[in-house]
Amino acid sequence: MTGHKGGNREMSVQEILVINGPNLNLLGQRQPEIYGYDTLQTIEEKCVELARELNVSVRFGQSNHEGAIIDLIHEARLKSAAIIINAGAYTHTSAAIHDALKTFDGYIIELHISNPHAREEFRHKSWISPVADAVMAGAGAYGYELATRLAAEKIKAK
Ligand code: CA2
Repeated sequence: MTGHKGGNREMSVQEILVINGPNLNLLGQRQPEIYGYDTLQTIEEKCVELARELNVSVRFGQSNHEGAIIDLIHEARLKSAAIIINAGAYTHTSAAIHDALKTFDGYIIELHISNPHAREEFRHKSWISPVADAVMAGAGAYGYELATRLAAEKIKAK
């Protein structure tokens, strides 16, 4: 029985989709001085647990391919209330991901583990920021939990 207590309205838990772009599958294996020791798997586990406490659901997707990231965004148009996106280096190059995010009606958080503004010049330009509701950078892997909290608040307030 999944119906709302005292009524027949279905109460569905709202979904946050966390999209990770190229090379982020290598988290915890290389360059820990920049990206830390957490793997994407442990980050996902922490966010899933947090989402359960906050009564939302969180789903992770990762791809090294631009088109597959766009497919994930299109899927989110139908299924998700918020997107948290770390587009990796596509952040600095992808007009196509920018255009796809523009078609999404829910809340969008751009996320970076490091602070791209404190790094090389080519990381200072973001194609995601102009279409994001919030931008989070430099908090390390903990940023994923912070972003999950923010997304949960925003989608519950709607
Ligand atoms: O700080 C971030 O989260 C970035 O989005 C990470 C991207 C980088 O291109 C952005 O400028 C900032 C790179 C992700 C590479 O991930 C790795 C993970 C482990 C080992 C090597 C790379």
